Amino acid sequence: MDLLAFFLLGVTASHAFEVTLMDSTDATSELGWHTHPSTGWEEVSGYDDKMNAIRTYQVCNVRKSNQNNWLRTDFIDRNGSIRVYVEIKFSVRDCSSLPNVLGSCKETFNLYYYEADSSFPWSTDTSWDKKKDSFVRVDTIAPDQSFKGIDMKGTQLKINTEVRSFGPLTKRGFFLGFQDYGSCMSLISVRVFYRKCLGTVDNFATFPETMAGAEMTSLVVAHGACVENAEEKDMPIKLYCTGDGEWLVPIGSCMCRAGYAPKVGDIACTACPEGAFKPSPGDDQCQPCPLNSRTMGKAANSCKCRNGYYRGHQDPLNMPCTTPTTSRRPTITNTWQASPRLRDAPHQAPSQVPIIHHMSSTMNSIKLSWPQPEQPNGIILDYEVRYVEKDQAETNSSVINSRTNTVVVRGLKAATIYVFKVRARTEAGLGRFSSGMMFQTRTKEGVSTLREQIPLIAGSAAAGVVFIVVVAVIVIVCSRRRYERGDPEYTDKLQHYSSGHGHKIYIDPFTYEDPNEAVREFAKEIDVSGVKIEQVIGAGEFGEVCSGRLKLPGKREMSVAIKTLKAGYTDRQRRDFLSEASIMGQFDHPNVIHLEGVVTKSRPVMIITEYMENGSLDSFLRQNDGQFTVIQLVGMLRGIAAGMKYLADMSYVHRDLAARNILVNSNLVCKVSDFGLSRFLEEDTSDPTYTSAMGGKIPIRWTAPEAIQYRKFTTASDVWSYGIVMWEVMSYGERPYWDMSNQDVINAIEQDYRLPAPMDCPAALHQLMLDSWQKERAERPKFGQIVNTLDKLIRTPASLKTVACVTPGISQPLLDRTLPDVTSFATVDEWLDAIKMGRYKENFANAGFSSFDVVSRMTAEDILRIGVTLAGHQKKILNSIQTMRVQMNQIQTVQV
Ligand code: ACK
Repeated sequence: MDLLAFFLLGVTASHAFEVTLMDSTDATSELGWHTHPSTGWEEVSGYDDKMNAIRTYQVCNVRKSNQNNWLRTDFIDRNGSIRVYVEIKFSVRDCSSLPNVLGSCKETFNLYYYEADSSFPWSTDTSWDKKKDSFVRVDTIAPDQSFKGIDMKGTQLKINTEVRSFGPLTKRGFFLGFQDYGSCMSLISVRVFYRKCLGTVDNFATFPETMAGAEMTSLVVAHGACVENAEEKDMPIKLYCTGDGEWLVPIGSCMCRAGYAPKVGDIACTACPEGAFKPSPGDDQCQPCPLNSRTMGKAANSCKCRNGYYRGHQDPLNMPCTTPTTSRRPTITNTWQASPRLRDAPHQAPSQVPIIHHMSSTMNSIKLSWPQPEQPNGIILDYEVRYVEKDQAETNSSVINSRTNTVVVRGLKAATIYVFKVRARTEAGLGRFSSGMMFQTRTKEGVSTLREQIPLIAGSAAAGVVFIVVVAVIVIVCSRRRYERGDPEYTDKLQHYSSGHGHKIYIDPFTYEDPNEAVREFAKEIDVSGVKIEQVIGAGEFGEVCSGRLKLPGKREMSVAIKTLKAGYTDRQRRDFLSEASIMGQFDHPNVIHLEGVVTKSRPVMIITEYMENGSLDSFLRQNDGQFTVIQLVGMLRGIAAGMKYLADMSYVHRDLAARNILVNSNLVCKVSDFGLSRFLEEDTSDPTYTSAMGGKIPIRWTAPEAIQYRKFTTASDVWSYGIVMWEVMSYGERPYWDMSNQDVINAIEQDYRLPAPMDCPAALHQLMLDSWQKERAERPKFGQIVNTLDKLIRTPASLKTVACVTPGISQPLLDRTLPDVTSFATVDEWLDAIKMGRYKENFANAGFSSFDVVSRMTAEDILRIGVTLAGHQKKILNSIQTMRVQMNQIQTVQV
């Protein structure tokens, strides 16, 4: 699998693991922790909720004022961990249930830690007094539930469990401190642990056990070593360990060498058996030797012709060997010599087959066609078509070859969805597979399902006369629109390809007389008994959004997101809510959110989609500021562009493309979502992002000028919004046009001002943004071109090295507010907040970097030394300091 495929299909191994450093419940005798003063905390024997004997600490000086009681654990060795977690079980007495207590009675306590290289600093009581002020406070901890005492039925103890974490830790270990200032509480148990990612094998590489990083949001890189008989593909392979101790994002891949084939699970490479061969490194399986050839043993990368049989000098290795009289094909050498131009790039395999088109289906066959690759780099000898039933492992796939760019795949099961991939082969070898595309065989001969294709829909017995007319009109309008656009995307590159048949076009659910009909056509009804709601994850326009599990008959249980329609809805709200499902249900692409189905026969009405672990792209990027490589960011953008290309090809105009409407899964795959229309309606006044304008609401900052001015929403206006999404991604979720008002944004755009390149943004990407923001919409690139440009950049990472500084092209850059003006801040803390590095305030202050003068002289080593360990953050702070220096010099120059 190559890098691009990773962004589409990346594999995640999840191996979170906790290592306990200290557990007070393990103590068989006294814990003997240090208390101060001696009238405060007291060690007592007790029982936990399972009636196991344990050692606990109690304090209850609620009738005395000015309490400051400290309890300190023994030294805890951090064992190399950088961030540790403390799980505390405790009970607190409700102050109101205690008779005659002073107003100072508390129901909270403080958790602290103190880093040290040994237990030595605590040998005397005096040192305790001195040191306790140097404890670092982790948090003030309040119980979820306090207890009111003991009633007639027995104990009413309410045990609370709280977990806190802290880091980065730099010394050998630490002590924990518990400060009571007037509560009546019992510390039942304390467990200290850290998290790590366990050693794993993924993508034919082994990864060592890796400690989680210093921050919850840290990603710690682990470099993989290719397993036996595998080699690196394109770039070294690495995997990220999250702050929670889970492996996250595999980047790069190893692949099995020639003569070795992948074993299921991508964990090992096994030798091709005798009589089979694999000619080149990659994910392919071994193939049987062609006719009249054999291997000399296992692990063969080619088969030798048997005596008396021959293969042309440049014939591919999967060609049968023939006797000279039975040879059927002209040798390729002739063709090769006939075309001197091709000699220039003899070793480059053809580029990817861009798309597969569905021509027709019967009950047991599917006819497909595809355009030839953008860069064939030679004469295409044939195409390899690989297909497998949806939900089956790739290892079960079948292969057929075709000399032309059409094929009829026969012997398929009826009413079954298959995933197809195609790649071209030239003398230089096999090209990259197209992305997998799904097509379905027919249910009954002569009758097709609605989801198959429009010409067949019109013939559907289920569709009424009105529907036939509506669809026919849509087909005519859409095909005329395509014709007028003059968009013969493939016509000049075709061999035997003809467009027009089987091209799926989006149907607006509101063109149905009864929109419920559209829901029935495009969304599967799910039985509510298979749906388990687990927790609320956000608020949608019509009700809560939850995460949960879905179990469909005959399928494995899966994680899903569930949008609900709140009680008391009107007919119109129900229709608008479900329209999103009727739209989403027409799409099927790895970069478009997938609809599982709807629940309409019970309450609440629900829309169920695949679950995207990392939520919306804008907040995900803000939480992981500076944490990704440029290639990862471009991979995300590539995914979004591919999703948009698919939607544009279906003639669907999104109108609200923005990072907030992109969802991200655990493999960093981005998917276009939010197909609801309601937020554009005038009545909904809740969200300030959508500004009222004549005829509906518009997200001004993301919208092309012609769409704001005269409602001209087209794929080209989606491209403008895509440029804004690029800017959001490259600036890690910054608000487009910062704090400028909507009117100022409209005016600036009208005067040809455009957003400047975000910090560290490659010039090639900013150029693509500027291209997408061309005033003349016909001059903006098409999504297909954007995908190709991004693919090229990913394949040649050197092209991303040039960072944008001067803005080229037609537009003028807006004043760059990425790095704020230092003169507008009174303190270093304020400046750190402005560059979104506020979390390091204490690090700066503790190390004495508290004035702009000293901060402006900081070096990269200083930044690391004060505890900024994340590379992205180091870079951000260093860049901001450089800007600070320039700004301070300018001030001095002016003063001179
Ligand atoms: O940023 P978030 O966590 O991601 O908060 C919003 C919230 O629901 C309201 O839209 C989250 N959300 C929406 N759809 C999904 C989904 N399919 N998977 C995971 N989270 C989702 C979104």
